[in-house]
Amino acid sequence: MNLNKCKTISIPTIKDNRGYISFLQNSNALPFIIRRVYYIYGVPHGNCTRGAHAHKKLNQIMIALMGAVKVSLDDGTQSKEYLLNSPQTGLFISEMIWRDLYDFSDNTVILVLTNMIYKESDYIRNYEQFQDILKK
Ligand code: T46
Repeated sequence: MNLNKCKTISIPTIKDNRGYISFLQNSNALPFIIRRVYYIYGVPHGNCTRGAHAHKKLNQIMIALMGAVKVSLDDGTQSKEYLLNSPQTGLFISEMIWRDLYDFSDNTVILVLTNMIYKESDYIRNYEQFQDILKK
């Protein structure tokens, strides 16, 4: 199942008396070559949700640089909830995973690294269609 491909990644971090530095680079430690970076911020406090879609081919790593967010991942058979609340932890999400982001804390900043440039045709924004594609 695709959910088994998803996992948290511990991001290499150096701490000294000036604070922390964490880094990711294209190497064997990353499951893909980074082709796009985007970030989500300014999410209004309250019942604001994002995501509610899957991707046909896109893989990504999501990191909460500030604040916290819950992420639910669903491969059509099983689902799992993650709490992202550390800039030292990334969540790798494979293709064909329905994701919902919710319970954003104040001033949350989410950094996302992906293996593809933006392509709307890669999105599946309807859950029934997601299930139909999985059955094929
Ligand atoms: C994901 C979650 C975690 C672009 O034009 N280029 C981009 O690179 C992105 C990411 C988005 N957009 C446009 C597409 C929409 O018109 O920005 C608008 C908002 O995007 P969306 O509704 O997809 O935002 P989220 O937060 O629901 O989803 C985003 C990513 O799209 C998605 O891949 O996994 O963050």
